[in-house]
Amino acid sequence: MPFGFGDQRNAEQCKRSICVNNPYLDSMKEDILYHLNLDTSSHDLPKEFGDVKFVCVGGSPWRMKAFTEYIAKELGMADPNGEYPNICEGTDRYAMYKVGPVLSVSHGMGIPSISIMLHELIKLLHHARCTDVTIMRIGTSGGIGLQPGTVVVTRQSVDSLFLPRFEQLVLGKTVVRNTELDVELAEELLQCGKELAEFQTVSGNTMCTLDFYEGQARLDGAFCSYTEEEKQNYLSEAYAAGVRNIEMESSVFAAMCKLSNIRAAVVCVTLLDRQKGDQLTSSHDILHSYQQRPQTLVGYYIKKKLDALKRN
Ligand code: R2B
Ligand code: URA
Repeated sequence: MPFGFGDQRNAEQCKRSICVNNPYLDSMKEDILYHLNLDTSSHDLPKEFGDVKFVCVGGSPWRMKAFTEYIAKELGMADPNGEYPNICEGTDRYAMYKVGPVLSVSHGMGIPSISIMLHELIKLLHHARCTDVTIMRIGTSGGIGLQPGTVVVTRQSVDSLFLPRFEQLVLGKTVVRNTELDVELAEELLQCGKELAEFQTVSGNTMCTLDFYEGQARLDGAFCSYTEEEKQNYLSEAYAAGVRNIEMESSVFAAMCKLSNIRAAVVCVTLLDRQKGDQLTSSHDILHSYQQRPQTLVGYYIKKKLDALKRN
């Protein structure tokens, strides 16, 4: 039976399930997940997706396919022909891949893009009656005061004033949402970083901005109305507020996962130290190897969890 967020009678069930909070959903004859090219009438969503336990999301479709190939090998589930069909084939908005209990979905760049994908993904997991789902964003970011290539596990996603909140406009009014992430999951990921010991993994606040240039205090956009000194002061204030990296999706990701009761984490590698520059000057190969680090960490975590489940 479908149930809504905050429904006390189903509080226990809601703890393990995907909570949607929309009274209109139940009365819809069909739900078309337009940007995923999926729907409830031509797909048996519980059959196709009911076993999903881990969802990994990241900006680029290419990276999410690479993650699928990687996790398939790690879990001993590699396709003999190396074929991983894109479940969202037919749309070029997002790409989705599935290997056993692991779903991998791309979300594009920025809050509006990930927000559309998450609405449809959350409904997909709800329609599929998934339980005990963990979702992790694996991505790239600009670091503050960190060696490039460091992986940051987000403690809190903060806005440009360094506050842990996400402002959603609803009917012309601002609704402030909490951006808390799962503390235990973040700890477990940090522990995995220690066990892997292949690269630096740290905990820190992540600043989520509306754009890559002015919103992140870059001096190299098409427009710049501040000085280098003002930029440096802002980044120092961010550092003092616990910010260790900057990206563009974590706040709405944290807010929407919290509303739907999904355990969530954000794991991003830093591609550069923003106190030292703005442009991505490292070679393609170096940047590519950095981008694999969040995948490696999250892959290790998933394998560890699934191995523990098998033993119990
Ligand atoms: C990190 O990298 C992208 C911008 O280059 C953006 O999606 C983000 O959060
Ligand atoms: N992604 C961002 O949003 N900012 C950076 O500086 C690098 C990657």
